[in-house]
Amino acid sequence: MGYDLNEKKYSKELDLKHLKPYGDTMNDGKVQISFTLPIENDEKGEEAAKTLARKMGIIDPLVAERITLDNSFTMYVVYGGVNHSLDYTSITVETVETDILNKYEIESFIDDNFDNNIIVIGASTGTDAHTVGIDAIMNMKGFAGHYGLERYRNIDAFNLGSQVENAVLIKKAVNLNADVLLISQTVTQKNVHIDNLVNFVELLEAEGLRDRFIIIVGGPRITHELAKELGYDAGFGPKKFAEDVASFFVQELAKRKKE
Ligand code: B12
Repeated sequence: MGYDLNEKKYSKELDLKHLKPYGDTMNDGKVQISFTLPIENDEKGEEAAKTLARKMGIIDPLVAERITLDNSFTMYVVYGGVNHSLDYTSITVETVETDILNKYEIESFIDDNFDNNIIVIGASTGTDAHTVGIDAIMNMKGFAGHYGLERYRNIDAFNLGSQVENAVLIKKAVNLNADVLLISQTVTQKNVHIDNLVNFVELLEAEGLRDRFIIIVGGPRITHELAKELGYDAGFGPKKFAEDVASFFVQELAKRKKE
């Protein structure tokens, strides 16, 4: 049975065909959202936040927090319930399908399958100035307890930093005889990343270099599905680390070597 806030009776059983948010009871539909309104922090503003929440379908909204950002901007945290549910069993996502190996397994895999070190070049490209994402994947110290590619014994990793032009990255990749190119894109406003990512593939194709490299893109709003659509071999989003991407490219390189 679904959740009906008005009747206050609903099944407490998990139903994946009618999945609902969980607050403190199964199927209670409780959610918490936050947003900012360009108004001052007072009671009228609180009512405005509740009205907006109701329009969003939030039942019985409670403003749990209202925080002054400056004289004319206020951030609200609103708690309430929703009647909506979704069929979780019908959801499909396209993800990178390779075995995830750890750093030491990846190093052994390279020893077993290749005569030389794997050469990887990474950069945050176009106008994008964000370096933390690509550093997380490449830097020696890594990120969140996961060592970066520079630390891998048989990977030669070159991190070119940010705002690297596509043509410059391609030139460097040819000069260093790279196997894998890693591109990071953080700014997605006005789809600036799409134009830049498409331009990169077009440049490679124009120079007859597309098949020479494995090309991978990552960033907070990148999915594998989007990457494939744009002509990349793989895409990685948040909560991905050096071993995720290295697992993919070593196995993909080995597969291509056999073909
Ligand atoms: C730090 C920061 C900056 C710093 C960057 C410093 C630096 N050296 O990197 C500075 C101050 C320079 C900056 C500038 C700007 N920023 Co900024 N910035 C951030 C912030 C706070 C954190 C980003 C970050 O470091 N995340 C941590 C890393 C580890 O996470 P990540 O990038 O997602 O990386 C992980 C994965 O995505 C993945 N990954 C990432 N890249 C790759 C690549 C590969 C190959 C793989 C496999 C995986 C992978 O692995 C990583 C680890 O899991 C975010 C807000 C936020 N809290 O996220 C805004 C944010 C990204 N910035 C934003 C904006 C708008 C800007 C500016 C345009 C602001 C302005 N108007 O000037 C400028 C951009 C200038 C430019 N030309 O690029 C927006 C982007 C909105 C959008 N969707 O487009 C955000 C989301 C803030 C916001 N809410 O508005 N920013």
